[in-house]
Amino acid sequence: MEMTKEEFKKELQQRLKEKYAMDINDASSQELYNVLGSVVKAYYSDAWSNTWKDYLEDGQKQAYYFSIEFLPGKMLKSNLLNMGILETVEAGLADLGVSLDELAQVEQDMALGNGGLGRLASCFMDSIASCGLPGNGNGIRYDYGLFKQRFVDGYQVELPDEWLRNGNTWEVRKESKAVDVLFGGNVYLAEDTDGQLRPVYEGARRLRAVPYDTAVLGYQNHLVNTLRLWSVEIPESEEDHYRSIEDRRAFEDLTAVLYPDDSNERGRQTRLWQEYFFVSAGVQSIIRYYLRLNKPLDVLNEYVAIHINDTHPALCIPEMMRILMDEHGMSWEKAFNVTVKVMSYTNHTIMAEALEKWPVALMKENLPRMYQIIEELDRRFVNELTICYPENPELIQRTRIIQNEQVHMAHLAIICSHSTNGVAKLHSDLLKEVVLHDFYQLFPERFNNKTNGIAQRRWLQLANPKLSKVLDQTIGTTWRKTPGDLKLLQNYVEDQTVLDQLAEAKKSNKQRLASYIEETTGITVSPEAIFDVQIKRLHAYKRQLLNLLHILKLYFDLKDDPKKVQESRLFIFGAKAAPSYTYAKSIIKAINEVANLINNDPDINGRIKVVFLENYNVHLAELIIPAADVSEQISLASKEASGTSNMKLMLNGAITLATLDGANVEIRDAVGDDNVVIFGMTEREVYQYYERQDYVAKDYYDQSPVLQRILNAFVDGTIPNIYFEGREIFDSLLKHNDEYFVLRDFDAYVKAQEKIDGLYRDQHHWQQMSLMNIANAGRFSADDTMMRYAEEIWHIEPVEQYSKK
Ligand code: 26V
Repeated sequence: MEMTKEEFKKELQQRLKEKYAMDINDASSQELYNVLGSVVKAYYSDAWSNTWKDYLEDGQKQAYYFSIEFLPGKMLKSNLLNMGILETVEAGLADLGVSLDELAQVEQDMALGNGGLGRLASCFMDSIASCGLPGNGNGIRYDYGLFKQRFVDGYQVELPDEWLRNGNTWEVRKESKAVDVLFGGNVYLAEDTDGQLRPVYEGARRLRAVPYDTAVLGYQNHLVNTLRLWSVEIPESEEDHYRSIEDRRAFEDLTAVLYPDDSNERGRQTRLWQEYFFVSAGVQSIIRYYLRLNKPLDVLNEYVAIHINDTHPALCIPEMMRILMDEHGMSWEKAFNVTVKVMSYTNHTIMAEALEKWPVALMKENLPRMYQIIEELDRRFVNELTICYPENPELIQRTRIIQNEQVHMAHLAIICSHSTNGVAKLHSDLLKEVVLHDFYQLFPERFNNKTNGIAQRRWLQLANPKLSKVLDQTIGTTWRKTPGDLKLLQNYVEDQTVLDQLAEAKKSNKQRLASYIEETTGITVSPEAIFDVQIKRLHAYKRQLLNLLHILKLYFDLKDDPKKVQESRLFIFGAKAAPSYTYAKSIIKAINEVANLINNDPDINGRIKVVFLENYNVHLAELIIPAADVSEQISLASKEASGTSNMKLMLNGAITLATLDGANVEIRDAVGDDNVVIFGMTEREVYQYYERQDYVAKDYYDQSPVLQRILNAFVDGTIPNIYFEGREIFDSLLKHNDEYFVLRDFDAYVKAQEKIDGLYRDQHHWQQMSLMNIANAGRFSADDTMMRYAEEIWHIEPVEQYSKK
């Protein structure tokens, strides 16, 4: 795709005339953004339709990534970068007196996800396309994305995210590809004219699923895949069938909002509808497309791979069975055989609360045909196990799909797919050894690990142009296509000039963030301070509280001894709490109150500052990560499946301060013990406590005057305005025995923080560590992760004409 600067300028001005009858100088940023979007879209439209045609003609196997969340963030610059015209457009706009960055600001973040799970899906989409792989996304087009977070008196307040208010430049509504999805009613099997048993539906609700397609551009390879998001509509013919306005509203609202809990939505009917809605629409449209290839359905698995991202899309399995049997007359055995070969599943958490289960009654009432099929899947599974393991009825009870009147979605996904993977080595091992051990014994060949990865295009090239430039000058530009080449930077670990340049880039990113902080919070921070960053959803297991306790320790130390030698620190938090998660919200309130206390204490005089940035999202991450010195990855070992911000922060030269959890273990292996600071219990020690049940949090409090002072501050008025929240937090640690071992790990954490302080004082050495982190971040490239999924799970190959090398 070629375009000169002059061609671009002409095109932009022409389109501005056509659309708004305006000159550049008269157009608003929004108008310019809209027109620029249409230039960009026109620019990739041929490649988009060519990619489709090539896939159809080649009849190559394609993967479909089903995810109830996608979190792409802003797309303008990413599309320009991948088309290879970012610099041309930036320069062209500058000629016309327009700043690309200002225009990019106009775009609303596409925030159709809660956190790690959705962002991973989007990094994967970028990498699938960039590796030249035939793969598409399938999800929901929520009218409202993840809520906007505001702080009022330090409390989190949620506001609706009206991301579609000014339209969405990137999507294309595909009315002609709409399909119908049925809900509710009664289903029974009756003999058809051909003597076959077919389901007869009575009183079912018919909804229309309309797809909105978004182009997913590969990195400078002319390939354009599709992210297909479904939106609900009520077909005209059905309008009379609603009992009341409320009844109708419930269906109309099916795709209205993203569920803001990243936890299990047990018993919430709309969530179940959402899951079935996008799954049914997606699978139907895949089969419809497949039939155009004129291939028999029993070799579907040679052309189609469906990936189930966490269990939310697990209904793909019974839905595929339904279509094959009910609509195409396939036998149960054949349909099951094909379905297993098509489906694969990723587990993203071991937190028991988050493992999805649906009440049988709810499933039966809302998705009667799905329930019939699941019941039969369960019955056959039990039968088979009874034959193979007659002496072990407990095993059957533990692994069957339907238990205690609940459908276990993870069991369904594992039993009816050919691959189950975890998202980091440690996590995958825990699945095999503990959480899914029974299944591992039954199907050892299905279990595998695929450590997560990140799209270094967004998280380095776009987010950190300063560092990118230093890299180009030092090691050449091949790292932009092959992140593994970042390794070359290791050759410069003794090169003072390079170290200085890296430090300079970091400083300038810190200044950029400092300005943002000043503008949005009014708090003045010094770019000289250590920027210590914890950015992730607020969850007890991620232990933002541990971070807070340490901040209080530093505060009291400085109050006691104002001359204490200590580097200046800026603690930065970014985190949303699920609206119903009161404990997490109390922690937000407590952090905000501590921030107020410390930031305004003249005794402290700015040596510690605490900033909790509102509305943490992809865009803010792009601003914070390049400016970070310290990456806080302090979850209780075994609880964080992988983490991905840990990878982004290391890629941008932050030093990881971490427990041995999730992918932190692999980060340590990549950089070596000298370039990371590890502390705290190991996952083994955690499990030992569980076995022996001998953790007594209060002992730690009783034995430590330091902890007493810190914890008492929550209930004795030292931290103001947290009468209820302070008590709740205090009790969670002492009365409820500190579920996530915050007190147990406190001392080790303090020591690790002291180590960070000492290391930072030696700036030369710190820069060397930072360099080693950048140099070794290539191994967490999502491109590599996707190639492994492609080879080992999906069995798809890069399309020749689009391969990157
Ligand atoms: C965790 C928890 C914890 C307790 C309360 C309920 C609850 C609910 C959900 C979750 C996590 C849900 C799935 C998820 O988002 N997992 C994240 O997936 C990322 C991508 O694989 C991974 O990097 C994160 O470690 C993992 O938490």
